[in-house]
This record gives sequence, structure tokens and C-alpha cells, in this order.
Amino acid sequence: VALEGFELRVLHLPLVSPFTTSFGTETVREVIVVRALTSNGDGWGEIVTQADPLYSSEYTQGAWDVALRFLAPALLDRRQLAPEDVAGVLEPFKGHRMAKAGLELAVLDAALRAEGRPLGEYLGAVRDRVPSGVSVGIQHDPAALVNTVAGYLDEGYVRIKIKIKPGRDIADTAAVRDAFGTIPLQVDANSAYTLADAATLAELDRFDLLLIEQPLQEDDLVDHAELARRLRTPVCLDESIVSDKAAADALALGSASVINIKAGRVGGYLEAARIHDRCRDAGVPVWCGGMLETGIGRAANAALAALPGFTLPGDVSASSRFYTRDIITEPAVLEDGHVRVPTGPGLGIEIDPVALEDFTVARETLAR
Ligand code: OSB
Ligand code: MG
Repeated sequence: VALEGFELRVLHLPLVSPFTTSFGTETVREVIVVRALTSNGDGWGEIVTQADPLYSSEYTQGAWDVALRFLAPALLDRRQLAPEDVAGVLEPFKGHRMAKAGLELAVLDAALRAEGRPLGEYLGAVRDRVPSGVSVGIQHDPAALVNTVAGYLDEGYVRIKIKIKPGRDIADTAAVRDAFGTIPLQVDANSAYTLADAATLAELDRFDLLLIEQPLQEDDLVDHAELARRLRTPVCLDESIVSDKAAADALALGSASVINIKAGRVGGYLEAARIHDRCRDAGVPVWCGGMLETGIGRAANAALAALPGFTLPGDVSASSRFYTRDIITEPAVLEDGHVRVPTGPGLGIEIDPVALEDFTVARETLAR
């Protein structure tokens, strides 16, 4: 595409209910929306950082600064830019993968819209809809958790993931198992444990979970391998898989037998597809994670999750799981436990300009 500029916005979207993980509680989703301005029209992307660096080292103001100060200017230095060139141009800048991913997605959307080609087709999607799992935050107590999960099961979600942390693990998981029997169930610790907690985590083995997600720290690949040997429950990595290289290392070490793929965390949808390919070749199941995306990232996640190696249901829920009002005209809905893969050009969504404006709290435009 012939890039003419980038418009970045910080949005505040109210959540339908507070979302609590082992690292904190969110009531408003703060997110950066990227618009790539090209001579053939706009493209949209989303930088999935959160307000605070609690899930990863990235956070809104850091991503905002690096994107405006370094990343967007480097891309705008190029007269012509293909989506496949973005990662290479940004490569000299260390880290900041979520910021890079949001910019790449906006360029990719612009390029595909100009070609009239859907993102799913471009990535290699083999399904027209994807099974929808839901990520359930830590509730006031196990009884409240059972109530909340019952609501999602009634809506049709095909897999439940509950957030856990020390002191809110065994009893919470037992309550959900006891209440709902053999439903597909998994837990996510968001790095809240150490290897010293292995005995506690082994107590989860009796619940026949699909997996335990990221029990240890991001850089604990060796400890995860040791823990995996001590558990019957499959270990899945989220935070640790920051790139295709990290995925290769984790598989070589035996740190994970399942991988959660999030495009933001790994620097973009192209890198995400490479991890998918690697895992598929290795016979390792993957699933698509989420970062409370707006309709922009949610559409892209549905396309990614439609690749053949995504053999487990992902955190690709309906927009209504988090938001009463989205920033696109036709937010993702749950149909028979599935979310449809958009078929229009690019992301296959239309921005709702009024909603976008209403949620914007900051904006900056860079032109070449
Ligand atoms: O660990 O998967 C995670 C949300 C924010 C940060 C980290 C995580 C999550 C979720 C929500 O679990 C997934 C979703 O968007 O539905
Ligand atoms: Mg996770």
C-alpha cells in the first residue's frame, strides 16, 4: 500500500462487569485503535495493551509513545509498504510486540481491503465459523462463580476457562466441576505460581481439565518443563510465547503441550500464523487467546482461529461478553456456540464512527 499516515486513538470502553484475574481487576477496557491512512483507503488495527503493565511489560502509554515516536515514523519512511514488510521494518526496535501488531494489522487490513480479499482467506482459514469459549474472571466466591458460569453455558459457550490464583484454585475448580459435570473446562493462572506450588497444582489433576494456562512466570520455560513432568493436566503457555522462536524453544524443552496464540503478544497475525504452522507440524494443539478485543481485533481473531491447527476452542467470545456497545456496526454474536468468520474484504467489519468518537479519550495523527 501507499501509506499516507496513521491515526492513533486511546479508547475507554466500559465493561459489562468487572474482569478479575490473578493480576488485577478491570472495569474499563483502555485500548489503542490504529487507522492506517493509504491512497487506497483506510485500514484498522488494535493495540491490545492494557492500562497497566500487569499481564505483560507493555501498557497503553508505553505503546502510545513507542508507536508515535519510533514505529509509525519508521513505517511512514517507506513510500510503498506491503503487510509482509512491516515486521522487518520494525525489527530494529526491541520488544513492544503489541504495538507492532496493532500497526501491522492496520496495514494488513488496508492492503486486503484494496485487494478485495478477506483476512481469513489470506491467513489460510478452513472454517466459516469458530467454536467459542469464554474466559471467566475470579468472582466473589465459588458460589458466585457457579452462577456466572451457568449464565455463559445457557448462552451456548462451548468451553469454560476460569481464572485462578493462589487460594482461589482448587475450591473454585471443584465448584464448577461439581455443578456442571463433564463440560470442557480449563484454568488460567496468569503467572501467579512458582514451582514450589507444584503439589497444589497437582491437586487440579483430579478435575480432568483440558489444560492449565501459564502457571509460572513469562521467562520460566525450564520451570514450566519441570512442572509439566509433575502434572497430569496438560500445561499450556500464554505469556511465555512471545514469538515463534519462543514457541520453538518451549516445545524443544517440553515446557508446554498446548499453546495459546495471541497475535498481539507475538507481534502480529503473520507471526501468529507461523506459530500455528510450527505447532501443526509438531502435532501440538493451539487455540486463539483474547485480550478483550474490540470488534476490530475480535474479527481478526475469528479469522485466525479458523486455521486448521486451532483444534481447541479459543477465547473468541461474542462482543457482548465484554461490551454493551462495540465500535463496529455488526459486533460478533454467538450462534449455536460459534462466532462467524467475517467474509468481507480485510477484517470484514465496518467501524461505527459515532461509537468510535464517543469512546475516544486521546488522538494523534502522523502524516508522511
Ligand atoms: O490470560 O488470556 C489471558 C485478558 C487479558 C489479559 C490476559 C488474558 C485475558 C483473558 C480474556 O483471559 C480473554 C478474552 O479476551 O476473552
Ligand atoms: Mg492467559
